[in-house]
Amino acid sequence: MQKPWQILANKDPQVYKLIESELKRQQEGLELIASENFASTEVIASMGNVLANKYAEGLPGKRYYGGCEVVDEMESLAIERLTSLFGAKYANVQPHSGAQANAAVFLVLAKPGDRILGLDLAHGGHLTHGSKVNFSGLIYESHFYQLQAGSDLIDMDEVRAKAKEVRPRIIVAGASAYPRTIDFAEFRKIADEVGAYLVVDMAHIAGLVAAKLHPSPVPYAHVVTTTTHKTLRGPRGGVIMWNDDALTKEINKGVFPGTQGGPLEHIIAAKAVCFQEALQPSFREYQLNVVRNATALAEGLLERGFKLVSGGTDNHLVLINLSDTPVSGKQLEEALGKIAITANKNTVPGEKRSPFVTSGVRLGTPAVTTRGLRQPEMDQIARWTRLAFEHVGDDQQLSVLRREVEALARKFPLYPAWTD
Ligand code: DSN
Repeated sequence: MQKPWQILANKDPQVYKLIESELKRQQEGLELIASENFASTEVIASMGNVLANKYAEGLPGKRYYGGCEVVDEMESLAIERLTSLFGAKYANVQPHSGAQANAAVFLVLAKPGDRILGLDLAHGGHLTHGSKVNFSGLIYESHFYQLQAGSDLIDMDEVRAKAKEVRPRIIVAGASAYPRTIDFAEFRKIADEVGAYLVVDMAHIAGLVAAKLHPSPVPYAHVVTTTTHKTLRGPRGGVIMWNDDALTKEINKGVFPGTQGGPLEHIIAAKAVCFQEALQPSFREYQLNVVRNATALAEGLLERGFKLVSGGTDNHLVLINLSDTPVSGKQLEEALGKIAITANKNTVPGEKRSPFVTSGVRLGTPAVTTRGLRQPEMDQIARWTRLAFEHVGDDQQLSVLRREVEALARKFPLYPAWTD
């Protein structure tokens, strides 16, 4: 199958070579970044098309430009597929990213200076949930709940107590490094008790929710946001869903003209392809394997003496806690990089090192599962992680391990249709 970028080989060899190098990098190593995935060839091919030429500010049927009859159909199809996938009544598929989706929602649900309450970034939250360096902490007065000391679980009693103390306009549920199930029903009860909106950012677990392997926030949240490229395995982008028509006008205004200009209709086409893929029975099978693999990885790491935040996982990720070891998250991330395993350092509850050094490493299974790896390979990854930990700084030993990792990667070809 011709690569979508093949046309550049002669026309723009510099860009062609860089795209080829990235393909090679992805093929040669193992991708354990919990927020990344490998979109299908169909999703990738559908991102590069003539819809990219079209300005379409507004919504299907209500645009600020002529000639929108085709993109209207495309965007309506994406909305239809998305709402059917998650059982939501309404959706906006225009956000360029998860951060943009959150910005649009916050803009219309809260006024500058209003209080918002989210999970502390150091405890697995996200920058856009109130971090002081992000719009969400700069424009709004942000407050945080943390994980319970000892169990590392979200403590709903603490969330309730904080919500009663802070009286936020918005409570945000959702995380970027939380390995356990989130109780959205209880979050909604708390939001109702204090008169707050509940916004759920389900970006990390959207694929699991679609496959009914994690309780859905859609029946409980006033608004749900997600990215489309993590467990959902689509193009990079964001979407917003809600059930109450009273919010429709405002949320759509929050996206345009509130925070964005023209929508990326070519990416919306790829989102539609992704939602259709996620509606297939094979997608549920894929997500089951994502969770089984994460469980196997957690077991393999525990057997090899690692401590994990919350002691394990219910979802697609594990968070290694290196607090009481001499090796930092940064060092382990670098050592793993040297053996062709890509992961990211991450803060852990009670973090004592700086956010640039950290005491954690986050590992996720969505991408390696797409590639076809299963439980035996998860055990192998746990073994390599232990060896990388033991040989931090020993480049000679790490290069031996790299050859082993690359040999395994070759057994699970990635994008074989695009390999010369
Ligand atoms: N940066 C993403 C992650 O890695 O979790 C969240 O936006």
